[in-house]
Amino acid sequence: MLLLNATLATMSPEQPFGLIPQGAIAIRDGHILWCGPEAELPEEHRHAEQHDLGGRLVTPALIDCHTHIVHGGNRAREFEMRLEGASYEQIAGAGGGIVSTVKATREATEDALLEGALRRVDALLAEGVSVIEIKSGYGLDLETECNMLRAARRIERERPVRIRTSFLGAHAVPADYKGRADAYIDDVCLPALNAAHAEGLVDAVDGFCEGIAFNTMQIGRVFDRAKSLGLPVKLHAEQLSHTGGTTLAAKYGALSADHVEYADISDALALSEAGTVAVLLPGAFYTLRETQLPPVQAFRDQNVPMALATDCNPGSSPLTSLLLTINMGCTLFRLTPEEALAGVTRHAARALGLADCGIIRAGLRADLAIWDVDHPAELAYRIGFNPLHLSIFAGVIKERHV
Ligand code: DI6
Ligand code: FE
Repeated sequence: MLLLNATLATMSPEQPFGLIPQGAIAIRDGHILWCGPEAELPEEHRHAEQHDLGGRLVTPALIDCHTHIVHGGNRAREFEMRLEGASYEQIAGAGGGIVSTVKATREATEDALLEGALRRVDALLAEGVSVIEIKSGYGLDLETECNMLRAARRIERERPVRIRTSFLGAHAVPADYKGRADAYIDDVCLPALNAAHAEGLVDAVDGFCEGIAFNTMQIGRVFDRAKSLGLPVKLHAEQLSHTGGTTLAAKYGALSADHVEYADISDALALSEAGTVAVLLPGAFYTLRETQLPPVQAFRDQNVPMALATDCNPGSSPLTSLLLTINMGCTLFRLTPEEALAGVTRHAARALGLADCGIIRAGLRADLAIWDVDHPAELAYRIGFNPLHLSIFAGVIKERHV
């Protein structure tokens, strides 16, 4: 297949947006064979099936590198409580919060978890998303943690999308282990990780390092197990307070440290030295009406790659739009549109340890999004508008929008 008459935002880092006006892309066997200015297109690629894109913008397909999109129930009642003045931590302390979603998730069958997730997955796919990271963490028992991950894996068979799973057994302390977090790690979390890994359900291991969840010692024990299983790690760190999760993540060479609103300059330095991506989640910042901004300038100064993701979850970020996430990243966190778009393409791929996507480049996967816009900054600027024209997944045109 040959795409012609397109503006390419390749997202390759050498120039702003990796922009190539009047570009072309040759695709074969699901991969990019060649891309560049149309005038330089080698003769041998001209004979493929041609698609004139009418000057439209092509970007790498988008990547949502942090979601909890598989879960039971919803927390609309807690949304009301927060509007009445209760805080996220107060609700969690009173047995609501993550633990209430755990109840709903345990009660759901694997099929029901899949069905519920597909509704939300479809919202992301309609915006040109090709990779979704999905965490467990609402089971907090061996059986339900595995059920969540099985449902996540099945999404790949139902839709044209790649799924990367993260085991998040250390997400919250379940009611029957209240005050006994260490025992929960030993009795449930580590055995569940072993079982899920043995079943091939785990691509990475995550944790929630926070006052209302687990401390750095407990997360360290989970990470040690991950390392012994050969699995990469990532961490919810410095979301509600500064507890040292970011430097812990860096110490373990984590793929990413996520949220990081309360991270400081020395955390930025640690991430930089470890090559760990900072994943910013403006949907949670917005929903919780957080006021502590992530240290974006420190990340810039230290060359820490910044990714952006929805954090799609029923409590702190009931968000299923990566385009809105980009807009929020700019408006709330003052990212430039270029940084924001890199955050859902190149840097999001890196946050998942994927080297075969996130940039339009010869040899990488032909996962592309084609937009009815003139310039890539328009993707960040509109609010609640979806200019996707069509998307290409593994070299195949997958949807057409009227
Ligand atoms: N931080 C979050 O923002 C989500 N998980 C986490 O560790 C919230 C999950 C929830 O409230 O259900
Ligand atoms: Fe999260």
